[in-house]
Amino acid sequence: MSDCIFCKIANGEIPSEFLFEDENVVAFRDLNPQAPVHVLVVPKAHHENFVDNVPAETLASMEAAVRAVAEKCGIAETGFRCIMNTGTAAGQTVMHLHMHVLGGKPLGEGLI
Ligand code: DGP
Repeated sequence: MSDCIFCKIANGEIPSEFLFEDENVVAFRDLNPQAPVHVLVVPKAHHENFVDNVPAETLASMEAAVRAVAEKCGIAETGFRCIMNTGTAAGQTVMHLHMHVLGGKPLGEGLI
């Protein structure tokens, strides 16, 4: 999508530092971090959210990206939280599928 910020980041139109990249996804730091580690895992293809017919290969790449990011950022052992806001009522503001990976501080026991 031509006006989608995450499409532009994922296809290199907006230069960004990627912590992970393969043929299906990229991972980069959130602009407005909510924890010492706050990384977004984003498919290169435009899908509005997690339930928008995301191919199995893309989901597998997202899982590989989360593992790689957790290792790289030093949170693999301590633990981390993965969040995918889905729809406006859930607080999704960028309508291009992304998984938040949060860690580096105690996140508490609640869901949010
Ligand atoms: P959500 O509320 O789940 O849609 O989260 C969108 C996140 O995307 C939010 O934490 C801020 C982040 N974000 C928005 N625009 C940009 C951007 O241009 N660059 C980066 N790195 N992050 C962005």
